Amino acid sequence: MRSLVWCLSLGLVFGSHLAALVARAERPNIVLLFCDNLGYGDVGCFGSTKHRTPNIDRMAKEGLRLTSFYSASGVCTPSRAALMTGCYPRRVGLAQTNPDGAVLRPVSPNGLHPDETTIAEALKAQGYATACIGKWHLGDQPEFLPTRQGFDYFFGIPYSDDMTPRPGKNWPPLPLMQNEKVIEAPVDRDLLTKRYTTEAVAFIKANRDKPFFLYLPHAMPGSTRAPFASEAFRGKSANGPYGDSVEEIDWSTGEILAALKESKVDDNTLVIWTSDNGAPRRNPPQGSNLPLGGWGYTTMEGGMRVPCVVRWPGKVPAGESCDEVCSLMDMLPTFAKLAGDETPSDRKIDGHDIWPLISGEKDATTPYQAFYYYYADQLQAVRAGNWKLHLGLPRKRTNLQDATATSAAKLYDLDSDIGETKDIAKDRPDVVKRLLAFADQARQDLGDRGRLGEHQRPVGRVDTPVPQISD
Ligand SMILES: [Ca+2]
Repeated sequence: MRSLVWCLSLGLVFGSHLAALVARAERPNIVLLFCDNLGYGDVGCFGSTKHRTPNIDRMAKEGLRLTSFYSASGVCTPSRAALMTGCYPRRVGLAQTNPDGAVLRPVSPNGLHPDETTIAEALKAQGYATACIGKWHLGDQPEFLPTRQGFDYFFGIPYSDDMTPRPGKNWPPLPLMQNEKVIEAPVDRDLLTKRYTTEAVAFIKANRDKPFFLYLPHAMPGSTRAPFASEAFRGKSANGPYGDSVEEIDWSTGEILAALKESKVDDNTLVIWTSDNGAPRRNPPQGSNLPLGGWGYTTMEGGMRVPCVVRWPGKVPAGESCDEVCSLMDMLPTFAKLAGDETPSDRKIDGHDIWPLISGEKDATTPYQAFYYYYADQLQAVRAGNWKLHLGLPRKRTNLQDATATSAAKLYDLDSDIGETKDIAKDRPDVVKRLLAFADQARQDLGDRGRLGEHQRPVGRVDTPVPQISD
């Protein structure tokens, strides 16, 4: 009798082990390669003729291009807050902060609230090994570092690479951190892409036997006027330091894809390559958002629509593209689903599971009835279907060459006018009215400049921020 019970329980234990193993085998590794300020038209597979990006182009041939993929902001910190939480930046208190402004500055009292559930936390709860290798920019105080937001490992810089000391600002030298320690300051920015790549490849190799999540937010091309690249790439592109940094990112992408193959996890890894916002305006121009209109740091398409390539051999269609509206906010719900979890249900999340779109499900359509374009704390535009309405508002920040700088509402048909050049608000008052109603819903829910929304959550905050310096 005892042996029968023993056999039965052994069978149960073995059975559940087996089930766990099978479930684990089906769960993909997830690699998210995330550029900084790289424009829609900056890589070959999205139309660049200036930059040589054979690895990203090959990734597009083997995978899917998302051509209406949006950041939830035109600038770094809110964009990353949206990525990590699946929420519009205003929902999680990071659309604009005091005293920082549109992005977090060094030694800020603010950061992503510890109570928010990040992608890393959602995946870690499912047994994933997690690493953030690159630029964080969601708070530089210990309470806000990646290691406190679900990442087992952090190697990189806590905020933007352009925030080195400048007159009147007593900022510490840009620190390179490993977990919660500064290991170098100031960091050699020429070497960042190379060092991130080495770290990323090591992480993949060390974790090949578990499900893993690798988040690699590049520092490049970044926000300095002369982006950085290592010696092998410096002076080699046809587009100055900007092009050099893009071509080094392409090399890095190739190294990471090769590491997945060498580690024999290529077929079980979802890789997403994208950018946090469009290329900012420079004179002379550096990055390109073509054929979109406008520049980074704005709510024009060029500011918020970013190139995106998705690859998972056998699961994501090869050599195709999808023009349905989707966004960085969809990463959390989609990854959680793939890992066998649910999107957090105890709070409002704006993103959606877009697996039907990226797996090429027949007739899959955008989950967004309306998509909202905020600049910092201000709602500036709304998209529904092919229509985009720029709200007629006095704007805090305008892009001088944009058609949207004036205060009258303007309507564009993105299907026929992707560059937002021909205002047809007068011809379609019915559409204007419908999109204004969506804008009102957003204001009520998420708020607008000078108005709180009903469903906003607080930013994380410490009383006395301290600089991150070496011991
Ligand atoms: Ca950025």
